[in-house]
Amino acid sequence: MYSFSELLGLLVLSEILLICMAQNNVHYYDFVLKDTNFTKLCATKSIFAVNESFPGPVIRVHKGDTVYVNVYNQGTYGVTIHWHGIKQPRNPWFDGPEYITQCPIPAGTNFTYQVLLSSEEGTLFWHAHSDWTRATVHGAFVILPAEGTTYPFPKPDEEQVLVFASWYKEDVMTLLDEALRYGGLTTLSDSYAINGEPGDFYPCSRDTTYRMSVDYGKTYLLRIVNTVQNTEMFFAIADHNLTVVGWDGSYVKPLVCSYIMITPGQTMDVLVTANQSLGHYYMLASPYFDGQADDFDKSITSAIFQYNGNYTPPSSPVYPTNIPGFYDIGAATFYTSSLRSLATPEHPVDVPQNVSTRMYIAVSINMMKCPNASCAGPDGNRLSSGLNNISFANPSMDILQAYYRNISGYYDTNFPNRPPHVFNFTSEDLLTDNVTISDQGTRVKVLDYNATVEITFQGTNIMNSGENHPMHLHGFRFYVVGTGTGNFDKETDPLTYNLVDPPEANTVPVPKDGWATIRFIASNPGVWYMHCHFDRHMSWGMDTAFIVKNGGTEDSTLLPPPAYMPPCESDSLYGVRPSIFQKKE
Ligand SMILES: *[C@@H]1O[C@H](CO)[C@@H](O)[C@H](O)[C@H]1NC(C)=O
Ligand SMILES: *[C@@H]1O[C@H](CO)[C@@H](O)[C@H](O)[C@H]1NC(C)=O
Ligand SMILES: *[C@@H]1O[C@H](CO)[C@@H](O)[C@H](O)[C@H]1NC(C)=O
Ligand SMILES: *[C@@H]1O[C@H](CO)[C@@H](O)[C@H](O)[C@H]1NC(C)=O
Ligand SMILES: *[C@@H]1O[C@H](CO)[C@@H](O)[C@H](O)[C@H]1NC(C)=O
Ligand SMILES: *[C@@H]1O[C@H](CO)[C@@H](O)[C@H](O)[C@H]1NC(C)=O
Ligand SMILES: *[C@@H]1O[C@H](CO)[C@@H](O)[C@H](O)[C@H]1NC(C)=O
Ligand SMILES: *[C@@H]1O[C@H](CO)[C@@H](O)[C@H](O)[C@H]1NC(C)=O
Ligand SMILES: *[C@@H]1O[C@H](CO)[C@@H](O)[C@H](O)[C@H]1NC(C)=O
Ligand SMILES: *[C@@H]1O[C@H](CO)[C@@H](O)[C@H](O)[C@H]1NC(C)=O
Ligand SMILES: *[C@@H]1O[C@H](CO)[C@@H](O)[C@H](O)[C@H]1NC(C)=O
Ligand SMILES: *[C@@H]1O[C@H](CO)[C@@H](O)[C@H](O)[C@H]1NC(C)=O
Ligand SMILES: [Cu+2]
Repeated sequence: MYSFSELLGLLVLSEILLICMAQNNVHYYDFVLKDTNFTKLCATKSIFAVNESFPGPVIRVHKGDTVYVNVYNQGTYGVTIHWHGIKQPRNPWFDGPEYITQCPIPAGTNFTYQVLLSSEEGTLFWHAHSDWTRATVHGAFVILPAEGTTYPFPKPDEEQVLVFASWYKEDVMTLLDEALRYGGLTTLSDSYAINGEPGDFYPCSRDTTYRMSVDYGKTYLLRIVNTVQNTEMFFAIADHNLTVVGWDGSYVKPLVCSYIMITPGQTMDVLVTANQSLGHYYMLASPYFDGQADDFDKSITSAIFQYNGNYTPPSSPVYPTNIPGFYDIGAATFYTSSLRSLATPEHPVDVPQNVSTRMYIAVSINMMKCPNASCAGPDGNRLSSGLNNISFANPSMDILQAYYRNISGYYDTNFPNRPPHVFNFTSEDLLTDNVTISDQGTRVKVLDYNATVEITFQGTNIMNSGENHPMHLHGFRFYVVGTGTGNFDKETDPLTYNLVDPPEANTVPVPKDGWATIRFIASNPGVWYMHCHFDRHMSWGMDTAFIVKNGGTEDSTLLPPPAYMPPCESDSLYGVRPSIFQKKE
């Protein structure tokens, strides 16, 4: 038994501890990556996963905190982890994309990431950033309001993380290896999943469908992450409206809707009030696809929004009537174009009004020739993709290291500011070699510190393969100042820009046969990757990087590199064999 004074002492001590922790704001996590068996869709398979969990552990911190994550790779090939949507001011060393800011962490070794949070608040996620390991190595990154502040909406009673992912019966690295070796289309997933579970509409899955128990009258904050490999998703809950309050780690003006559309790489914070008749309601994540090729996994993943209380459960949950169909471009466009920054004194915007560096980037699916037309793509060619006709090839040493140490030969600085040829990008007859065949290279764009950058992404219909591309930028949050259909008109389209309260994001959907314009200030020195968040397009070359120069003051200069970085001697894919897309030195 404790005496009264001992108890008091314990209480005081624990209060002091609490206060210290609150002021410290430094968190330590350990991630152990290894192959782990999971049984889904009637079959058992081994996946690469963090701490034997799919999705992986949630990181939960407050705005402005610092997080150290010691990643111990107990797998069989190299891997890296990226802190998606976290700007990492002056700290690209720990951003994660392989061959851009680091080489893979070799199997059997560890590496500790330092994650510096700044203005991010809301929901983001972490994921592997080497080959296609993101498929199974990912988890939510929850950033609560800073201590002493609160949400810009009534505090929700509870919260729930919902992670959307893909599930493949085969090993994803084998699928990637085959796709790149033969140059043809990539294999589609066998299901989608919500919090690791495919749900009621797949074989052998009913018993494990994810169930979210709710109390009548409570309001829930859904922290939604889309880390599906290659498909955008619609999401809805039967009979319940959704109020969207956050996108990509910043707040938006509350938007009431009956569904949302979310691309791979996006995160959404959504409020839902459990105020309907006690019962079971389906939550659905259903694919959205707008391309002509029609090659996507046409299945629907489900979870159940289930009221607590005394009632006879229905034989089947209520099915949403409000979920848009797979091909509903109108529903996707309407949703995306309705989002606005919160733009209040507590959560202000700072939209660049003038532009110093303007880029027009054509985003396309392409091909490359193969010896004797021996590849599995159209006409014996290899499928590729590119930005301004350059299909990006990974160097064998990360660009950040080559840049920092001034080692030449790993990249060029001539990424073009505009497409080499201007033509009708949305036309249906872009089928000749002079348009379909892309160039290849490791070309980056150099930006001066504090440049105000505007990028207009132009969707193209080369090879009749126009589709929505979720373009993601590391190191920054940008404003989405405009989107539209057809070829961008540089005289009239800028007149439609929203320079007052555009949403801030890290991933922007570039509409099929349309365009999207973003603006940001290059106030983060380092090397920052930009890529389509469909992994197959990224692997085919729809990516590039920015080098943002130092600004000349201490505050605008790269932090020094850590004492240890993983060595650049082997490719992440099965040891030392370089991938086909890797530049030969
Ligand atoms: C992961 O597993 C390791 C080893 O079992 C453990 O020490 C660590 O706390 C776990 N991390 C998380 C985030 O659960
Ligand atoms: C994983 O599953 C495979 C196939 O079912 C089995 O051979 C293997 O022993 C399992 N491994 C572990 C660690 O359970
Ligand atoms: C690897 O992990 C061990 C134990 O967790 C730790 O002592 C060591 O500092 C780590 N090394 C690196 C490079 O992170
Ligand atoms: C959802 O919102 C719409 C439009 O505001 C409204 O008409 C409808 O009644 C709402 N439905 C529910 C279930 O609250
Ligand atoms: C349920 O809650 C939503 C969001 O607060 C509200 O708009 C709606 O009117 C409520 N419906 C009922 C039936 O109370
Ligand atoms: C933008 O440019 C205009 C015209 O050159 C100038 O008057 C204005 O001050 C600039 N605004 C900012 C924020 O730099
Ligand atoms: C291409 O075909 C020619 C004629 O059949 C053959 O001589 C040559 O070796 C082939 N080249 C390759 C790279 O397969
Ligand atoms: C980097 O290398 C180039 C070419 O070798 C040289 O001209 C330049 O001075 C070097 N810069 C620094 C900062 O070392
Ligand atoms: C571009 O092609 C599209 C699709 O064929 C067509 O509708 C449009 O009119 C063309 N635009 C121009 C400027 O020719
Ligand atoms: C892309 O580059 C290739 C190789 O230089 C060239 O043949 C092709 O015409 C270019 N295509 C476009 C659309 O600029
Ligand atoms: C490609 O060739 C066609 C016909 O040979 C020509 O009309 C078109 O302008 C060329 N396109 C480019 C981008 O060079
Ligand atoms: C960058 O711009 C900010 C805002 O205008 C300014 O305060 C800062 O001094 C600039 N930094 C450098 C290094 O130019
Ligand atoms: Cu894409």
